[in-house]
Amino acid sequence: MNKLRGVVIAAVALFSISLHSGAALAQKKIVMGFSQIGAESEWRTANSESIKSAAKEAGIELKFSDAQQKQENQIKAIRSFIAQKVDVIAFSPVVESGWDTVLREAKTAKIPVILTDRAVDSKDTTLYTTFMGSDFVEEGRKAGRWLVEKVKSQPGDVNVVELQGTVGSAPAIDRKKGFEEIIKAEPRIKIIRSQTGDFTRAKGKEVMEAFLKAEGKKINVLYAHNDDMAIGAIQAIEEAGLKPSKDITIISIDAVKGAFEAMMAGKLDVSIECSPLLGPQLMSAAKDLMAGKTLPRRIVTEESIFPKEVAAKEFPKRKY
Ligand code: GYE
Repeated sequence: MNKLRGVVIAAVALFSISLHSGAALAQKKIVMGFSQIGAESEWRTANSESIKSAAKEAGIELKFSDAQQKQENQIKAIRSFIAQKVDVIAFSPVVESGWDTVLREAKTAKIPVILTDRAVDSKDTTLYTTFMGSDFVEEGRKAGRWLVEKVKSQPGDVNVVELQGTVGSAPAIDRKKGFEEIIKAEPRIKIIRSQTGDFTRAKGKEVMEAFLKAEGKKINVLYAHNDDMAIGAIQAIEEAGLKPSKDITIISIDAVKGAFEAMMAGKLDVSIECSPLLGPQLMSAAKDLMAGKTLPRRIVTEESIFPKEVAAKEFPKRKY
């Protein structure tokens, strides 16, 4: 009898110890340091919002830092996350190159790094665990395919001006590459001017003004690497006395609400979707990592394409 009692007491004690340590484990919050590029576009604002709300929902403590479009600020932020011994570092690199040193520091400190939205060009791929985000080359191809299809029945040259994203950034490099790859098959389509508008409305407007001054009515198409630059350019086109979408066909990327509004007003022809809603995916990847799971090296975001004909129908469904 006594022996049985002893066994029962021991079992209860063991059970309560394991319960306690389980609770302690469950209570340990994951701490994530996130270095954001800035607030240059509607896309970026939606992306920051998605990350902040997903962290809250997932019970992850988020240290969020805004780099105001400067790589040096991102490097500083990552170093401070390392010093604070966060559990995981995530960041959206403003440009592709120049990250190896700081990523090596994170690796030495045994802090895993997740790339979100934009890629880096590091040769050593052990410097980050995964890259989650869109296929920017494919977005450029989609833009190119749409244009090739559109001009099929129109004779003559098609002169394109291109507003590039931030110099050296993954989306600017890849969206240019994908677009050029497709239009090569149609020699009538020529890029006559190409310059950066840094993904902002103000710069998009400014550069479009310069394009219009230099090329005037020769311009048939504007290809903008994001909606914000296209929206800025639309203003420049109107101020020059031309009609956006009628005198100049306009193609852009992101499919943010501002683009839908422009399409519904008949001023933008098509926007290729690039989803900024990466927050939930990022938080679940962080949890998986902390639980010892191996992440896939590449997590690709699924996206669509919206011509202006469907804008009014799709608009109420848009989340960003
Ligand atoms: O297209 C643009 C933003 O990296 C995909 O950055 C992102 C791009 C997006 O500023 O609007």
